[in-house]
Amino acid sequence: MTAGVDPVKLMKQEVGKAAADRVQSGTIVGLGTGSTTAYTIQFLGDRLKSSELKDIVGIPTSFQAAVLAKQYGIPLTTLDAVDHIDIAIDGADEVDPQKNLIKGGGAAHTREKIVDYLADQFIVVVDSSKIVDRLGSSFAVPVEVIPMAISPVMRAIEKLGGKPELRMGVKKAGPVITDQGNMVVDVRFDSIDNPAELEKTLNNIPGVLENGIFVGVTDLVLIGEVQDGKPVV
Ligand code: ABF
Repeated sequence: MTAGVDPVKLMKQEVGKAAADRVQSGTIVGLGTGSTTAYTIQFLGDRLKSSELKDIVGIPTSFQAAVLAKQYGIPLTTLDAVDHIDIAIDGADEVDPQKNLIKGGGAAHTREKIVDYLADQFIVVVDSSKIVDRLGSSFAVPVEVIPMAISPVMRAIEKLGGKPELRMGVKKAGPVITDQGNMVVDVRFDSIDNPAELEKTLNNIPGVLENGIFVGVTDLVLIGEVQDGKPVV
């Protein structure tokens, strides 16, 4: 590996490209959010520019994904204009052995869940640091909450045994605001024994819009690793 080049960045590039190479011409592509999927979007743009790939349209999962897609020349559409998504490619914060995910580190999990669940094929792109034995080991569960309900939702989460923390922006200037105009509460649990159950329970709390637990929806996980100093997938 080239000395001085960040191995995590190389892993993200490698796995982002590997996912982009799986996209076929004439398809509708769910475009994920985060730094790994940013490479997928970039490499899709490169493939379009070289005409190796033709006639794809993207459905962005965030303003960030939409801006990147425009920057790299990927035409965008909306869920009102299509009746399916052929493939969605997205990042994750944690992946367990059953391919369940925690997502939402980028506060985009609500739109991500809509797009990723609709896709005929959902591919997750991660660097090896995201692989865990059990969800919640290293990453809190992001929960998008309607601002007026923040206090009762946090109390309800505490009753569930969670430790909720309002996500603050850069320099703690104020709470992070999602693309929907809501806030995010990050919840630590001692252990998440049943992710499917917890996903439903959290979403049943009045005032919760969506949480970042994704269960039973991932078709393929592409993992970037470094072997003998080289990034591999
Ligand atoms: C997004 O990708 C989020 O759901 C998740 O938090 C993030 C992972 O970010 P990165 O690829 O930058 O590690 O989909």
